[in-house]
Amino acid sequence: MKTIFITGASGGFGKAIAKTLAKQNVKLILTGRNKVHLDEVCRFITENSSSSVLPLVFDVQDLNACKKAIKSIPDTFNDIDVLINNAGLAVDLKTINKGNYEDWERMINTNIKGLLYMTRLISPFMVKKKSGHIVNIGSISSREVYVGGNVYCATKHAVLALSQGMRMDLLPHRIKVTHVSPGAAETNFSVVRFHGDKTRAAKVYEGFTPLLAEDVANVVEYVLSLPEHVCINEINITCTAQFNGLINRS
Ligand code: NDP
Ligand code: 8X3
Repeated sequence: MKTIFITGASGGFGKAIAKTLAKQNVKLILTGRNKVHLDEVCRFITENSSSSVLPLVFDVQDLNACKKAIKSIPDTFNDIDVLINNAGLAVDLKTINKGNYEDWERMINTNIKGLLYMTRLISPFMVKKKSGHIVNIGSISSREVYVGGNVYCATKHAVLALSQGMRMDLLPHRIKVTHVSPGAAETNFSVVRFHGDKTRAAKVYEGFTPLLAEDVANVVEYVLSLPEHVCINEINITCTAQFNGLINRS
């Protein structure tokens, strides 16, 4: 039975990935900061599948909290086969001259440092057993930039560089690394970006049909389903109305 560790599983992509993979009778370690939301996901999985779930509530920005969480994993869950580095966020859409220092810190600390902490803590187990798969959720913003996207896009460019570096570093240990780049998807992402302003967030997805979290989850499921000798290094997924930065709004 595979053990799969997913960061940011209390909502959005992480929650959809957890629910999709739960159908395969696996062990899931699900993380997030919001205990209520995380417990809801765990309850759903326990009631609707034969997979077992371990919730871990912590902030990926906090190295000590990450270390403590990993240490707390019981023996029954500590043989981790897959790490899905998904937790992440964008804060605001301010041009660089007006950017807020705290917003920059949150994006850098979550999207880059959080991903690094989790990878550093979990990859040694994979190296030891000479197998494993790390899936990093990047973005179309790993290659594109847009007005006001400055620091968020920089963090996702960093996720792409780190994915490529990890792939090389871990290749001798038979560990796969996959960088998944979704385009616009209607999750809680824009609500978080706009500090809870749901009206402004909804406008982002007006005039076209965006991706659903489940679309991304299906792609992750596919990437994980391939035989041991096959590795998807990068995969881009957008809704049909989007190509790179261009969205066709009707
Ligand atoms: P959501 O806001 O719906 O979900 C984000 C998840 O990340 C939540 O579970 C949240 O949990 C968790 N998270 C955020 N900050 C932290 C933190 N400091 N510590 C631990 N967990 C954290 O957004 P998405 O599902 O859309 O985003 C998931 C990933 O996908 C992100 O990396 C995002 O950049 C990326 N992405 C999103 C796209 C989109 O259009 N939606 C497109 C391309 C990439 P909690 O609040 O409980 O901590
Ligand atoms: C999130 C989607 O459009 O802000 O990565 O790049 S977008």
